[in-house]
Amino acid sequence: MTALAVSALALSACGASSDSAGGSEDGITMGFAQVGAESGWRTANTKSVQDAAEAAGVDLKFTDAQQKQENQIKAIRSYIQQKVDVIAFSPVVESGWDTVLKEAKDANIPVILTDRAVDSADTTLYATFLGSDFVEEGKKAGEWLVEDSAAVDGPVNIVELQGTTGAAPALDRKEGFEKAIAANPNLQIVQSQTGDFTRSGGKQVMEAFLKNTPDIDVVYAHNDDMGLGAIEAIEAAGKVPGKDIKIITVDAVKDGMTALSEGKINYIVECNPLLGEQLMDLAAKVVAGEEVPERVVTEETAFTQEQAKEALPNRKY
Ligand code: GZL
Repeated sequence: MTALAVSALALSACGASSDSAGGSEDGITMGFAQVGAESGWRTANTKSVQDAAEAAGVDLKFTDAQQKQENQIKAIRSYIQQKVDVIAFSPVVESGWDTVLKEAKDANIPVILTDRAVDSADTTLYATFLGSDFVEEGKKAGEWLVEDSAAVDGPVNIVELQGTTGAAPALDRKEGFEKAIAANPNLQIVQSQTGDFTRSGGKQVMEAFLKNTPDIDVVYAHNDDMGLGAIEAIEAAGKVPGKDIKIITVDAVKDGMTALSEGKINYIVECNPLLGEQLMDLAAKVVAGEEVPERVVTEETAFTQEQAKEALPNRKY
């Protein structure tokens, strides 16, 4: 199927449009259940949603679930009781959402997934999913390492700092990376453990890796924050990050891009947190009962150390 046909298909794909157009003359009310405040990416994502809601005149009810699924489920149930016009959330993990999403559907409140996906088989439980292609992000990271290691004879030992266990970005970034390096048997993931997308988690796990794993050549961290924690551990162990141990991360937040420009990180795959405007646009359409694509993929790129130096002055987050 040609790209044009695919995009046409995506645009015509039916999303669950609410039976009766909701909202009121003074704008719509959105209930937003955020994952938490675990990383620089999340902070930027929250600001984007809040700023876009204000600009769009959306009455935003916002909760921070502190990375706990039960808190997100409680928040969604409170939004249903408050009879908001639309619910949006970034599922902290992929599984365990069908019951509460069915409650929202029964209450005729449309749900928009933003940032992370759910693994529900019933795609009528949400109107659309707006977010990155995490498998592609992992693939980009792996492809860079394959190219960077092309002249290396012998083993390249990789340790992996995984994101939150069960989270779509953690599962998919792992999948994409592993597929990209699979044809190069000298590239081996010798240790892999979750750092829960936090800087402290990345530091603690990297300290353990450094103690129990000889000859680490590369760190693949599922986000900048864990990569920055790994840098602290590597430096404390008397090694030079970016040289003795190369580091590849995902996100491209300011602190990560700064470390990249300083040579402490070697490559960053961008994951765009600025989803607010697209979210408010989708919400307005969904509440008005208009068709929306089932899937909206965010545009993003990747950065080398040189590209980071050029891009840093203009970065928005
Ligand atoms: C990805 C997002 C991830 C970021 C992390 O879209 O869900 O969660 O990569 C964040 O920094 O904690």
